[in-house]
Amino acid sequence: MGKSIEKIESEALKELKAALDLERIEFLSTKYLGRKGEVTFFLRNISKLPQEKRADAGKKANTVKKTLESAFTDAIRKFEEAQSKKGDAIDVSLPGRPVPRGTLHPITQISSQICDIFTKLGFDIAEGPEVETDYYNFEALNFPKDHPARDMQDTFFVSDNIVLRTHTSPLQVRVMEKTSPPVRIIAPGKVFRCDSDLTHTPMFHQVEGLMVDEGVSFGDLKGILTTFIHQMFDDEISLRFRPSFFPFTEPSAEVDILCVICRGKGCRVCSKTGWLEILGSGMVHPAVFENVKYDTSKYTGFAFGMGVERIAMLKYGIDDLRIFFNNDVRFLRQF
Ligand code: 2NL
Repeated sequence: MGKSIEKIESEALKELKAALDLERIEFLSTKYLGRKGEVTFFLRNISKLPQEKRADAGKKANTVKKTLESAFTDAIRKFEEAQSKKGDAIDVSLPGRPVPRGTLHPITQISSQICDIFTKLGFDIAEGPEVETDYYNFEALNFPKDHPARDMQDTFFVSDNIVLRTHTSPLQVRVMEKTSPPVRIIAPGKVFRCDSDLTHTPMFHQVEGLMVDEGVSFGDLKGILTTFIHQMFDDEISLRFRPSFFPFTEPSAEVDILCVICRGKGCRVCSKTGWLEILGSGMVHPAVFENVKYDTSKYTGFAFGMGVERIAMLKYGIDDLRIFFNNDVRFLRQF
């Protein structure tokens, strides 16, 4: 007689274990338990065995038949269960997986906050080119030909006459050329200077403002900038106007706030002065008005400019400028 019942059983179980789909399981079920299957065949041939072996072989064969029957039933059930679970995986009624949302860069946030404050004070937002001509960046703004800012060391030159803007003022000149007073604009944007160390990056952000009308005075400058600083930092914060110099304004004033860290006592952040420089400002120089053909006997105006990174560092208490630009999400995620 052919294979032993033990061998049939072990082969059947081994093949069943390797079966990957329902068709194969059914094929194996027929191969072993079907009408012409190996177990069926074995059982049928028991009568051919010698008398004394029949009872034992029959008992064993029936046990194997039962074992295999339940093994095949189990395998089919498990397979069908797995199939129905797969179906559940595309339950279209489930809510979607949320996509993690980013935030605006802290510099963008501060720049918008600054613009919002001035918008409420009646200023319009103006935007313009980052690549400028020497005329708009320097000449029209009353920078003398030999001014140190016009040096190759400080300015990125694209060609003899074309530069990356070193401030957003050229944009304000363009607006004044096209519009007659009253003008009340705020100019945010990227500016570029050939400078790179702990406290300078070659690209940074600026917001400049300009107000021109009949009878605009230094008092208006003080009023607008005081309101701005109180809204940006704190209603109670003390500020001071200190004489300064810019080629495009006369008189010029630097605006300081009492140090937000030491409240005037003197610390590392304020270089022991008790004050922090927030922005530069002044009454627009008549030479600038002449360049844009504004009547200097009729109109006066004030202008100011501030570095957005500096405002952000003071507001958030950040002491390293470069952290804004190395795109580390562990830093950016906090805003
Ligand atoms: C600073 C100082 C300043 C201006 C910018 C300006 C623009 C025009 C005419 C006159 Cl079109 N002035 N801008 C005036 C004073 C200061 O910026 O510390 N910026 C970071």
